[in-house]
Amino acid sequence: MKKYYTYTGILSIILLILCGKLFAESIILEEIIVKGEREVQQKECLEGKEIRETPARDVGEALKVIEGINSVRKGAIANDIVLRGFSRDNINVFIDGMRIYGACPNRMDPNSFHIDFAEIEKISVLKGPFDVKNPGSLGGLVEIKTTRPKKGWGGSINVFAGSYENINTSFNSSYSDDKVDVLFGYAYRYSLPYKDGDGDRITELYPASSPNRYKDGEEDDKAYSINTFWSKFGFNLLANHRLEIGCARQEADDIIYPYLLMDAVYDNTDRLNVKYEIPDISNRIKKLKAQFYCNQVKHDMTDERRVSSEGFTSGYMMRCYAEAKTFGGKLESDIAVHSGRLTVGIDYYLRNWDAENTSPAGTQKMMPDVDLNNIGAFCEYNRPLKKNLKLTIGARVDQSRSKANDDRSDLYNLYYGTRDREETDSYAGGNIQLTYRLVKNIELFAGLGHVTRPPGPDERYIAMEKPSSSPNWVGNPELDPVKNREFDIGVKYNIGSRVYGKATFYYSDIKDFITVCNITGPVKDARSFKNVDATLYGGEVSFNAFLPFDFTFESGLSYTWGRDDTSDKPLSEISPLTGRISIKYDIEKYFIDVESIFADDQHRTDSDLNEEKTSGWAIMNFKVGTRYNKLNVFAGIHNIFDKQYVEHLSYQRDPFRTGIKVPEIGRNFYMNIAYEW
Ligand SMILES: [Cu+2]
Repeated sequence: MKKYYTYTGILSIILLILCGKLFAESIILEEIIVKGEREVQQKECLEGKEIRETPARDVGEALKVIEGINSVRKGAIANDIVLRGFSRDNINVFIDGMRIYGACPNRMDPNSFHIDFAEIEKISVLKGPFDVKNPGSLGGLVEIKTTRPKKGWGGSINVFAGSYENINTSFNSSYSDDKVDVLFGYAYRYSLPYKDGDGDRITELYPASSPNRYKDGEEDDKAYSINTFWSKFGFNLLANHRLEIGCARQEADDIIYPYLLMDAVYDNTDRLNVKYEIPDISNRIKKLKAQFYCNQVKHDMTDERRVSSEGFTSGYMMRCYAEAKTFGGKLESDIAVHSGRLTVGIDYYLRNWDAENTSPAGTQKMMPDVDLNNIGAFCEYNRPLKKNLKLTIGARVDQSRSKANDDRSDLYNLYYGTRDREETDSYAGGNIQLTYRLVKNIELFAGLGHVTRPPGPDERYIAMEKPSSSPNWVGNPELDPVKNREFDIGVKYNIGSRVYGKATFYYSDIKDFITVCNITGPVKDARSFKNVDATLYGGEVSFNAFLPFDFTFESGLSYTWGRDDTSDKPLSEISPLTGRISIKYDIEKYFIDVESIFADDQHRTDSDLNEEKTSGWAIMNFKVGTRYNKLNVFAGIHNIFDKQYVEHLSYQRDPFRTGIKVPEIGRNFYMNIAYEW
């Protein structure tokens, strides 16, 4: 304990000396004002710089500063995004408009895992079913935008070091002129397993008798090691055409997932994204955009780091090798119509998912090479109705076809009496949104949206015969697409340029929501998926103020309530009331930020799935930083009081979950130095 206080003291002294010596410019104050103005516009945006200034290890964790976003933890990294109770395929997560899916049937590698922080310029979050430009944004859309080269030569270098040998270094270099631009980047991340508030490593959570515990020597071996390389090429052709080609490769190795029965041996991703854009073709046609992308993820996981693998000549008792490929394109045009803008477009994607599982019982295709094809068309019209009133209406139609190429229909037949391996769904949706500026600094908005998404390859076709008495996992080929009809209202305010914030509320009526369920079979029971009707409602409130003496106060609260109406019980995996308060002292030379994050207990659980209640918690974080010209240094202590806590989202659906919840990190220290040129 004493050691930590000594560290803290030394750290603060070093930083204060640095601050005193280095600074002259009042950049930080300006930044706050700009940030304040921007947040009034749209709180649901996170700049790359803000992300890199947190000790978060991935996008899922970093996005939690946005009200309404929570994440699912299964290990030290690769947290999965949950938006207002919508998770997995219920939300879209795109990288530069590119759809990407993880390969692991356990979601070890959620879509947001396949990009490094250092690639990111901005993340924007659209809450609710208000995106018609892409299929399936049922609960919302998370758009990750990557950086583009600045004019001339440029670059940056970033070095982050924290407790448990948590290292994150990145480097990028770019050049840009009127004709061409090019960017190269590289990032490396590494960490040992962290300790929770009780001082236990996350590899030491299992009882000594559990075969799922880590082998001797493995508890303190690496928690992950990730190399990411990326590049972007831009060509400004003809008069004002632009061709942009982005590619990236991520090699993630030895990633532990104490929550599950296995760990990832490797997870390799390749991404290619090509865009062609022509602005101002005529007075009427304002923009024409074409996009093509493809990506693939290869994922290998085994139990070789666990005791369960002992005695097997192969080195493992169980293994799962999985591949996900996504390929797609889009054509989109902006057209001036009356005083507004009409956007029309068509899009297509093919998602393929294949996974093979090996256990002492044999080898089986647990994801039977499933293709999901989707083709759709959309239009959105945006125009001011009056000086203070803006209208947006949108609509889209889709047809999607899913097909399991490998035959596991015996299993479907056993539980559902069907051998169907192919399904076609057609659907339509749309929205209407109004924004009204009441007075200069108060803006009201209201929206009504309807979005449908097809059942995922796993939800329809997963096929996993489990040994002994463990229930099988079987997809439900008869599932219907999920439909979300949602109403949102909100207010944004900015009073006297000193107080600003936002309040949003939503009510979501979901038809055929897909939930996990237990079903009985002739030989043994299984876990599967079923359609239920569900209701979700809740909201987010934020209140921020510039206080005297260069202090800034920020706060936010979010809440979601969910019910399975068909069975009249709480929906599983819903976060409790969550909030954040921070006070920042900011002068031209440095900033100090003290923050508290807290969550209420969650007692609304689905006992049929053995979902457990979670206690409330609160933690405190401290950060201090400084900036001199292009050098940016910050350091902090996360979870100062070493609080032991787990977040509620426990991911009930895994075929390979062990029942252990992974606690959040205990007290930890970090420091980051970034230099830009
Ligand atoms: Cu996996």
